[in-house]
Amino acid sequence: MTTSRTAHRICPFCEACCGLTLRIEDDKVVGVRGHDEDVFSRGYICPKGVAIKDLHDDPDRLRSPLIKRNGSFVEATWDEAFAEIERRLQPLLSAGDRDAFAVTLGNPAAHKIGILLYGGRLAKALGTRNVFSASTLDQMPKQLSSGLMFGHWLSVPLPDIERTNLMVVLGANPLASNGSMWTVPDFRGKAKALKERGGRLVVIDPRRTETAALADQHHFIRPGADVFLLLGMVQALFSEQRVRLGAISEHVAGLAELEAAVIEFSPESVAARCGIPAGTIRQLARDLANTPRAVLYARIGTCTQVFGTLSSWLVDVVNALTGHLDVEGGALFAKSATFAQNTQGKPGIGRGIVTGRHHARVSGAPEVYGELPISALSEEIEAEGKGQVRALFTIASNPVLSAPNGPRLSEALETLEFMVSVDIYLNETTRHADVILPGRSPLEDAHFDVAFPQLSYRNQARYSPPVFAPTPGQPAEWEILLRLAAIARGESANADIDALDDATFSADLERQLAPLGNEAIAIVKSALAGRRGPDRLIDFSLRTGPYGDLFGQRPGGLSLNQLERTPNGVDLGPLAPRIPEMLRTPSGKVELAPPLLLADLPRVSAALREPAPELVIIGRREVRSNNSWMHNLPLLAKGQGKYESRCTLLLNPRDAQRHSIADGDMVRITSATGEIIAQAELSDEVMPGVTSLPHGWGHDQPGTRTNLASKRPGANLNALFDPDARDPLSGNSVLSGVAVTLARAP
Ligand SMILES: Nc1nc2c(c(=O)[nH]1)N[C@H]1C(S)=C(S)[C@@H](COP(=O)(O)OP(=O)(O)OC[C@H]3O[C@@H](n4cnc5c(=O)[nH]c(N)nc54)[C@H](O)[C@@H]3O)O[C@H]1N2
Ligand SMILES: Nc1nc2c(c(=O)[nH]1)N[C@H]1C(S)=C(S)[C@@H](COP(=O)(O)OP(=O)(O)OC[C@H]3O[C@@H](n4cnc5c(=O)[nH]c(N)nc54)[C@H](O)[C@@H]3O)O[C@H]1N2
Ligand code: SF4
Ligand SMILES: [Mo]
Repeated sequence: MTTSRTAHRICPFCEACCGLTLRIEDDKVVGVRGHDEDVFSRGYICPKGVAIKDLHDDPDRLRSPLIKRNGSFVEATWDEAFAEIERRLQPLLSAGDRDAFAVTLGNPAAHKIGILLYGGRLAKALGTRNVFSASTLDQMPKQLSSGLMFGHWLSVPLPDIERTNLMVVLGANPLASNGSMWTVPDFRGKAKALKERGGRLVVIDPRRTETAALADQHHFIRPGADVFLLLGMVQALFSEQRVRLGAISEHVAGLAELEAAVIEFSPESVAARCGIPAGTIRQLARDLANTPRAVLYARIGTCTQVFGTLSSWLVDVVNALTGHLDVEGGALFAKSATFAQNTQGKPGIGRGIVTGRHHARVSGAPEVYGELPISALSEEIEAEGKGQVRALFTIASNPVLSAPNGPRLSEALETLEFMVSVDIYLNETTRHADVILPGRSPLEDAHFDVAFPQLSYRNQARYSPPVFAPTPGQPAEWEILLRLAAIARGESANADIDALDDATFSADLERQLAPLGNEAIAIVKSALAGRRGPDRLIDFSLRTGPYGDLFGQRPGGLSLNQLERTPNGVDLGPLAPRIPEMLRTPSGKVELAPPLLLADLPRVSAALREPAPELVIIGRREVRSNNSWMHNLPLLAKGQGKYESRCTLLLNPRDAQRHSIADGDMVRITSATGEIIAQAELSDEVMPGVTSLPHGWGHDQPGTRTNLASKRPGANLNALFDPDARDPLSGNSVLSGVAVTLARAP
């Protein structure tokens, strides 16, 4: 007889963090839908969430470790795999050059608590400065500007979409991406509600996106011109005397310095470079200033460019100057139940952030948030000398497709002495590994979001227990990482993981609670005695957090026990103003004019005088794709229409005509760095002079094991991009607005 049950599970695939309801018969998932009673996502789901079933069932998903022997992978037991790693790492560890090791952390790490909380321990055990992540392909500029303005890297202002009346979206496409640096399930529903209550949505993007289709107004902008647009708006706010700081006026510093710094950037002086008339730039500034509840939101389009940090800063500056920072209907800060630095320590003041505590060996790029730019990885492997990377750990990352110039990185990876990948697929990056250690299916792991409640449009706390018991003997990712860390410290590959975890937890606890005395430490230890691994860290963070039960001192407060009993999650209410309490800057003020950023403005003046390239390429995201790795799931692989794959080159008919390219033609795309071939799709949704190809494709490399993805490989956009093209402040790669030439391919 079949046994049926339902299980609830937070989706780990994007920042929206939707609740899913799974229908399970025996040990099979037979249906996936949105979890209607989830207090946060209220039943919303997208096709990727449904595909969690395909991922669980995917025959290509690795279920046991692989070791490369004589050039090909063979299945191995976990003991064999760790023994191999210990044996191969020994000589490198004995040589004593800690920077010979490197670690890359990829996007899924942000969605997997085991990696997020334990990945750092491996890096620490290795003792290397060579730590890289997808952050420098993504949001590092926003984290840096937020850190400089508000004192912590994750203190990012979030649009109060349910109460605003004007939302301006710059360089983001939440309808396809489901939101980013802003956890907001069902953006479409919320945008519709905004319009129904008489509000307006304005989109500024080089492509008339799915989000633009929903908007009242769409303006094309030349790629990479956001810094000019924003400076023009800020200048107009000052020169038209529209600056109103409102509620935060007593808590800001640097207003006069800011005004002086932007004086040369009138809308008229930047209009041509933006491709937006000066009158429109002034009107955008006026609309934001004159609408009582309004907000400007920007995302990856404004980050993956040479002025990423300046653009990210200016977005918050515009919100502040128009009186929309930290007020209802504007941009507010979340107050997370767990893991948030801006709820810990003394309220209203802090140490702020610093960058450049060390530098990349070859390029000299500064460390930012403990990381070096991932685009520097190839040269750190290639260039000889002390600190040359000789061994690499990739953790849920696929930089051969996701980072600039993958072909060069591929070659560099082949020269490593040793490489380990903690990954669930044999793909473009992991094929270079000597050992691959697969994580579990997400349905075999508990789920709790560490970062996203700090970015949520509404405060909430939710926990999902595992849906299925793991395959016996298959360790969780946190256990894999602890074991790797033990090996890196020279301890045995057979070290007792629980003892290691206990020891680290106790040491951290004793340090943190020292001021409260031994009795308090003993109470906490005994209260958490039944928990281990990430669960223990979650429980501790919940109970000592702003809504926590303080181990009995605040009855009714949050604990993991309580979340486990509440499968629909706990709603902690709409965001509320938090300035000055959430500030952690040394001055205790919102820093409107951080010196590091003002010092970068001459670079903008110089760039404004340079001619813009004739044709540039940008990326795009579509709903049924997720960076480089979900093209192997049947549900998502469908739907290329009349084209060979969904990885088409969008081209404005005017540009197509100029190059004698017809719809469906194969096109050779050439940049200063590389060359790829893709199929043309003509559409006036991209502005003239701009062409667009999605990233994360190029599954035609030999030696991978993603059978479905290989059938429609697409082309690797990042083969066109130069690893040296970066925002110098954040180390973020330039992945948009790069000059290309096109030619019809035979
Ligand atoms: N041109 C261009 N390039 C871009 C972007 C762009 O917009 N344009 N976007 C950038 C952005 S924002 C990001 S975040 C990066 C993403 O790039 P990466 O950080 O490289 O991440 P993904 O491409 O998502 O690849 C995820 C990897 O993790 C593995 N994986 C999936 N689930 C799990 C799991 O549960 N456990 C483990 N251990 N492994 C898992 C997959 O097999 C795959 O190898 O790409 C960046 N690259
Ligand atoms: N379906 C799906 N969802 C995803 C992902 C995915 O791959 N697929 N990836 C996830 C990840 S890792 C992230 S970081 C988020 C990103 O989430 P979003 O930031 O919303 O990502 P995009 O959809 O790439 O939107 C970026 C927009 O910027 C525009 N753009 C490009 N260059 C410029 C420019 O120079 N200036 C301006 N103003 N606009 C520009 C592009 O046309 C595009 O519409 O999405 C996440 N969600
Ligand atoms: S929007 Fe889709 S992929 Fe993102 S969390 Fe929700 S269901 Fe998952
Ligand atoms: Mo990302």
